[in-house]
Amino acid sequence: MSRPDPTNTHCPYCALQCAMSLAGDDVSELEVKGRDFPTNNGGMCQKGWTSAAVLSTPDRITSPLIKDADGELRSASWGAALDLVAAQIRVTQEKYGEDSVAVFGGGGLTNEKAYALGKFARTVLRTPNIDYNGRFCMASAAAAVNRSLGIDRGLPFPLTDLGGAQAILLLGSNVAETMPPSLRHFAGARERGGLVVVDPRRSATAALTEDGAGMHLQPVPGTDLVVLLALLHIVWAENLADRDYLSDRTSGAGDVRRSVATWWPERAEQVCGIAADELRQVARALAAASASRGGTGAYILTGRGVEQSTQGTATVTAAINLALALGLPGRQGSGYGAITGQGNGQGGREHGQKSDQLPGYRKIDDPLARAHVAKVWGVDPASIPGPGKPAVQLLQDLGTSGGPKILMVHGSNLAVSAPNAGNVIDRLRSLDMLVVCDFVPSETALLADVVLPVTQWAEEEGTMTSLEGRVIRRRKALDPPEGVRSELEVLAELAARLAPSVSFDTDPSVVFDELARASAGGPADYSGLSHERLDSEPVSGYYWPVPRPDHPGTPRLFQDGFPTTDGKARMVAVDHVGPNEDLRADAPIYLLTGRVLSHYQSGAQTRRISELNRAEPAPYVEMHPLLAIRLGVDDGDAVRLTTSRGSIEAVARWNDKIRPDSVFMPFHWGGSGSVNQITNDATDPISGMPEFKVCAVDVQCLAKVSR
Ligand SMILES: Nc1nc2c(c(=O)[nH]1)N[C@H]1C(S)=C(S)[C@@H](COP(=O)(O)OP(=O)(O)OC[C@H]3O[C@@H](n4cnc5c(=O)[nH]c(N)nc54)[C@H](O)[C@@H]3O)O[C@H]1N2
Ligand SMILES: Nc1nc2c(c(=O)[nH]1)N[C@H]1C(S)=C(S)[C@@H](COP(=O)(O)OP(=O)(O)OC[C@H]3O[C@@H](n4cnc5c(=O)[nH]c(N)nc54)[C@H](O)[C@@H]3O)O[C@H]1N2
Ligand code: SF4
Ligand SMILES: [Mo]
Repeated sequence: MSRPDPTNTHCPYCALQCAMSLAGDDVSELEVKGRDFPTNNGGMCQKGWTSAAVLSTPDRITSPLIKDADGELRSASWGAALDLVAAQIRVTQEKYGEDSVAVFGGGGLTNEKAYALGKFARTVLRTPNIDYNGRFCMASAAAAVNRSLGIDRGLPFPLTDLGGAQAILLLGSNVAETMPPSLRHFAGARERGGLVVVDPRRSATAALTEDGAGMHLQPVPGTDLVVLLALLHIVWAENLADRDYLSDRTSGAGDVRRSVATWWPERAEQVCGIAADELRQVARALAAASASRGGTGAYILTGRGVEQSTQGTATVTAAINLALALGLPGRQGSGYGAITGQGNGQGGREHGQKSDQLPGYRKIDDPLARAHVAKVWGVDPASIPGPGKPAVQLLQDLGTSGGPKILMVHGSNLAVSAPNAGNVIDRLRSLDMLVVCDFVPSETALLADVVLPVTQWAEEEGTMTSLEGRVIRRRKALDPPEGVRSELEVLAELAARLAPSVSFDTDPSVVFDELARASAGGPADYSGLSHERLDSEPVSGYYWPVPRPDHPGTPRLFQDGFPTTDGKARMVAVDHVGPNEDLRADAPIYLLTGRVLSHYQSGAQTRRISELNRAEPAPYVEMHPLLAIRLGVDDGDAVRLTTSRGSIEAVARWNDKIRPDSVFMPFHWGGSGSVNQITNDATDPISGMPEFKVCAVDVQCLAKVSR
């Protein structure tokens, strides 16, 4: 089949899903161009520009690999590899039961693959044990938004709406490095002096508040909840709340008001370190921007900095409470949103690879949902397993007595990206069989017993759902290398061997049609969409829900009410407990983690691109000169970082933009500089989100830089 040249598609990495075109059919000479689209307006970041290089990376895996008796991964035929996986699954399930096989998915998978993976776990393996890396990413925001607003679509409004805002409160997000082309949508708030960034570092995003563009609040790490409780206190104390909105559109305001009564700003200042007057200034600016007070609108947005916490759900809940008190959600030009991270982080949490979900964002313990989905799958509803364990608990159980003995990994590099990764690596090694689908030998693939090589973004058709809930087309621009198969084919082949009565299609547009039927009537309803309809739309895709083929999609949610039992948003009182780990004599410094512009996630893809590798070749740790001098560490010295999980090494980088009580490390590398070897795997009791962002660390100088 001849394909259009150039091919219009989207970047393989983050949830902004910048539109791009790919010209040419020789993989080593593909020309990547930014394409006009409402979110990126033709712009891309350096990861997008260089993304085609991973297609032809010299160490691309192009044949299945099986570990031999000496522990070496050796090439094998597809037939041998799939037969081995199927046989081992059969033997293990006969011996230990169906839940002895577990599946770990990813928010980078297309909607079609995420759907097929969830269906495979429930119908072929019949195991409850499936979860995915979105648990590390969007789980706290999802839990809070579902509870308070009744539905979880990261941004319940188009990204371009931000442009008209008078004020934006951005908590724990560094969009200047994590989604650079999105900055244009923050320009309006900056011009109006209304961008407020909350981050313990003066990140590239926090620096955008300089020169009168807004304010940067630099709290004690892990105390954002206190900042929000104080802002809520001020809103009520100074009579800034939108009373009509509260009585018409919310329930629970009285409880929340009472719960923040003791968080007067001077008390909050003692905990979070932000001056009481600054807190007042922020509350007043947000209120003045709200439509009820004649402003042009205000937004409150959260990112991983506040969500990846053992009190992540509570913190997002407080952010939503503040938005509700100011009357923002559901009003045009205002709102609350969580900034989704992975390419298909949104769609990935809608189609059933999360332990408690069925397609269409349905709940797996809802009898009606089970009946509907069972019918689409052609199985007995009673055969669909119940909810499984969330990711961190699932990983901790691997290989233990009673825990899973086989793990299949699809789209995650757990050995680098999971919290307390040293323990995760031990758990992976203790399995009877680890199966990894990937296209590069990631740190996790290198631990596998069987590696199955799969297609990459530009070699496959599919759909992705962006951070705004916009369903867009990923298009095939060239054929995959010989020896590589799509994930849909891998799952279909295994299903044919293990449960031939369940049908698994390999054509993405047919899988999409089935997904659309399975989602019909659910919160994330895609039933009005098909590849054909998406292809006939020249530019922009459709925002879900799209419940009928003639439905135009839903760019803005909540305009006429909230999808809760009484149509009102629920305000839920929450309180501050603090991070799971306190500073102590042998770990007196906060360790913060996050991202840099040039690398993506575990780095499995971006560390293979020379231009990006040159930009940031090795693990480093940012520390304030005041802290560094106290510890006797020069810029460039090697330091050892120790937490109760273990020790790692990295190069110190002096930086006066971080608080002197904290150090910051990106998590993009494996091995001895992998910060997740020492992060805390304590989890939020509601969302299961691990405490990635803040733990207690000791820092010591290892070797002086030679000058
Ligand atoms: N370059 C790049 N871009 C990416 C990705 C990538 O790996 N690289 N990944 C994508 C994905 S999956 C995601 S989830 C997003 C994440 O996007 P962001 O949430 O923007 O990224 P992070 O760097 O993880 O965290 C943001 C900020 O949280 C701050 N932080 C740390 N502790 C605290 C705290 O206690 N309170 C507050 N308020 N802030 C704190 C850090 O200093 C950091 O600047 O990025 C997406 N885009
Ligand atoms: N300390 C710390 N740790 C963190 C975070 C943090 O802020 N701090 N952030 C967390 C967050 S938000 C996230 S999202 C996770 C992400 O971390 P990971 O889950 O490790 O995500 P990636 O590095 O994107 O890994 C994706 C892997 O799948 C492969 N892959 C890509 N596309 C496909 C596909 O279609 N099919 C298959 N089978 N494989 C594919 C890639 O080659 C790569 O090896 O990290 C989390 N870890
Ligand atoms: S911002 Fe995200 S989607 Fe856009 S080019 Fe960069 S990585 Fe790709
Ligand atoms: Mo993420």
